[in-house]
Amino acid sequence: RGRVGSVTRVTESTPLIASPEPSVEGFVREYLRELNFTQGTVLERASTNDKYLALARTVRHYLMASWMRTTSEHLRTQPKAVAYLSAEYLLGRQLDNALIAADLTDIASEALASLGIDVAELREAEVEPGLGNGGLGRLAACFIDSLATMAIPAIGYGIRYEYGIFRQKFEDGWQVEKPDRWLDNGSPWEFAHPEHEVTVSFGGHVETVSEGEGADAVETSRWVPGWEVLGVPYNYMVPGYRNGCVNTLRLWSARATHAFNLETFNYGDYAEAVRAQTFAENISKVLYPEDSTPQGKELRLQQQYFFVACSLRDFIDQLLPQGFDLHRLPERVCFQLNDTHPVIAVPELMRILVDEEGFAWDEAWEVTQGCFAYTCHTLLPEALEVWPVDLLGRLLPRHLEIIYRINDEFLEEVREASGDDAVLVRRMSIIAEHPGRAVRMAHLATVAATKVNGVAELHSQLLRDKVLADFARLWPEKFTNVTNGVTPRRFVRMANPRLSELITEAIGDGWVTDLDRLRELEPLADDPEFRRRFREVKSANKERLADFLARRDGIEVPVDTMLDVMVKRLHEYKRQTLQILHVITLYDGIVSGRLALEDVVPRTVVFGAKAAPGYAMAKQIIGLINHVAAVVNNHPEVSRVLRVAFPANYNVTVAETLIPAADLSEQISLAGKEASGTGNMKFALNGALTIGTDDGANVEIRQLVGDDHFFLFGLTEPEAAAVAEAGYRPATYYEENATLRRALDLIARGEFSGGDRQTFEPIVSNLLGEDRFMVLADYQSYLDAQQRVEAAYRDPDAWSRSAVLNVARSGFFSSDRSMRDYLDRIWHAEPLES
Ligand code: 475
Repeated sequence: RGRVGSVTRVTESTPLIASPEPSVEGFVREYLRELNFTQGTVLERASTNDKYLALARTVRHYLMASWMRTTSEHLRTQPKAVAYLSAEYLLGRQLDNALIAADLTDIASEALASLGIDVAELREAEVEPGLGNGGLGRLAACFIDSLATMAIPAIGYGIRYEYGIFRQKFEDGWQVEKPDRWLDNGSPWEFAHPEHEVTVSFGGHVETVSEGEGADAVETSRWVPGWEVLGVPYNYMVPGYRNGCVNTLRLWSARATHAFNLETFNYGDYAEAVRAQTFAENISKVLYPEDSTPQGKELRLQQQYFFVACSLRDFIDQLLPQGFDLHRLPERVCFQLNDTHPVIAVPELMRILVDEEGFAWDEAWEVTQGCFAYTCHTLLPEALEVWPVDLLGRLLPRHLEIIYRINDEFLEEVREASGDDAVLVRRMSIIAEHPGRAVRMAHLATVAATKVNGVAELHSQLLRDKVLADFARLWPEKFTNVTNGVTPRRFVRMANPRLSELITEAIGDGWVTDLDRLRELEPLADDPEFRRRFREVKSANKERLADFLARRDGIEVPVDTMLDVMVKRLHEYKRQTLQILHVITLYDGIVSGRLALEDVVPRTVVFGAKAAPGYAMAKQIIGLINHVAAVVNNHPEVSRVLRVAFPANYNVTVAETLIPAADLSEQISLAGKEASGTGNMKFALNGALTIGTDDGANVEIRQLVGDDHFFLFGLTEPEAAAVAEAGYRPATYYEENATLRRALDLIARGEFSGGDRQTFEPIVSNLLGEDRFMVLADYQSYLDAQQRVEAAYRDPDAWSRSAVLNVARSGFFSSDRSMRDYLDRIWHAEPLES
């Protein structure tokens, strides 16, 4: 195994330049140096972007020594490491997080103030790297933060998409997508390392070669690829919270090979060859925006193999000592598969071991099985990735062959264990036969992994009982749960400085890295003074939100109403429709005179959601929300007690201002459909009360905060399953519930579409005809829960008591705890000594 490029590794003996002085003067000096020498400008002429870039690089300098030291220690001590493989990292802005991690917030703002610069203004200049779709991508970002804060030797591997998740705009209330050109203004947080490029092969064919003579002859396979691309690594710092540990996130960018071999392509066809080059560079061009319903696009499979092949090669070549005996790989790494997107890593490691390292098949399989663990993030059948065999065989012929052999041996095991149960064999096969032959990536992952985990108790239970039940019967010990978590650094300490101060004043600042200590706040829930101060924080956060939305979107939100928030990807199973039906019902009540204004608790309903561009029903629902908003907000009476705000382009930055201001958190998916949810945790930690179903991690939130501080409604998972089994007929609810009928009729009659009955017809007929996620079945129960919300909100003291208890009892949802669970149950790695 040759090393790529001639690179000297940092070793213990490499002298490290000293960090800049952590003082205001030191910071000013370093900052001006950056502005002059790197940005090439002077203060008087510097643009906001110049100033931002110089600030980002200055902060980076303070973290550099820790980064180099962490890397050196890792290389020197060769501990077991976690390699997190994820096609998405939804990082959010970096500046503030880095400042907080390095404990430089005050120094930086003082230093810049002395130069007449407002740090707050520079913060706004950062375009967040939106390299993920939603929950799964944000989870990966939280996890690498926690791993660094816990000083676990870890590396995140992923893709440096040139375009992240699309920028959402509304035109007449309908979603339009614009490219997210996040790199345009420069990318001060990344370090390109073209000298560490990795070559990745695709296509071609497999040759069978015979080695040896006569009876000793063995047939081996040799992959003759058709084309290649290069992967260039870009490194990002992942700073732990004030602990001197800075881990690495390594994202791969695709580039065409240098000495382009024209013969590989259509011989002599120059134009065709160049076209193919562009094609190669397309691989890391854009993030696929489908959340939960991936499409079987060839380019997507190319992306998956591309980053995984780069990452495995990189780990073996760069992080292990030269000549390391790969038989011992499981002692040194756990590759954590973030859903099925990186599962092609399994046949890739087999290929490396068998074809390149000369391992016998069984030896290679033992090593491979020891190196991988798989996290599943869904329960929806349409979200389980499946790759048509002809597509996979065309792109990765040797990998397909390897998958077939893995499957043959696996099915042999199933036959033996089941007494030749042919139906079971067909059900469990890695290869599906219908509608066409295809590779079931979740099955491949489950067969290969040491451990398979779901992301909340209920989800893991349903994986064992339903989605992967056959596998759980065969290998019960393989299955485990790790309930998701969120990083308290970004989502409390950074996003909610006022609450953070209040907490720290009460219990000290240990909670930031030990979130269970929030428990110490419990007695303060009964302290009227503390509750008053808590309310002050909420209301200041509402002011901050109002400012933010006024500036960003020109949206005016009142600051003295209940803030009712539903933010997440738009999907039918999440049931944004249910909440808009509640809004319509309130509107209808007031307009029809059945509901007096005085009887309504004034509320502002905020939505944030992107729909996958090809998901027509989701886009319809976005249109409906915006059209209802327009009618409600412009109605002279209704708008006195009810407002709807739908800021476009919901992202991590918006979440950070919105969540700390929220009173009510909407977590209203149909039970059994939301694997976990992580927004739900962020709201609870910021003192919002949840209205929610018994789904995903809501179940655990409710258990911890207590029934009195959570508004539960709706069918349970077993109930929903029973209703579906018996034959669900949504029209019955329409016929029997007059309030529901009035709300649906308003939509159908064109109340929100200028009298046009066609506009939202698809939504209405879907709800009345199929209603796959039982919106109508849960409608009344939801309405009743909203009534309980109103009653509770009328008593501010009782409400804030519940809110404080939500904060105090949600420490469990720190991603630090998730990491401990992964370490104990799956990874068995340990912190680096510092
Ligand atoms: C779950 N994304 C949440 C969260 O565990 C859960 C799928 C296909 C292609 C691209 N992205 C996806 C997801 O499946 C996803 O985000 N799943 C979510 O993972 C973290 O909290 O319940 O829906």
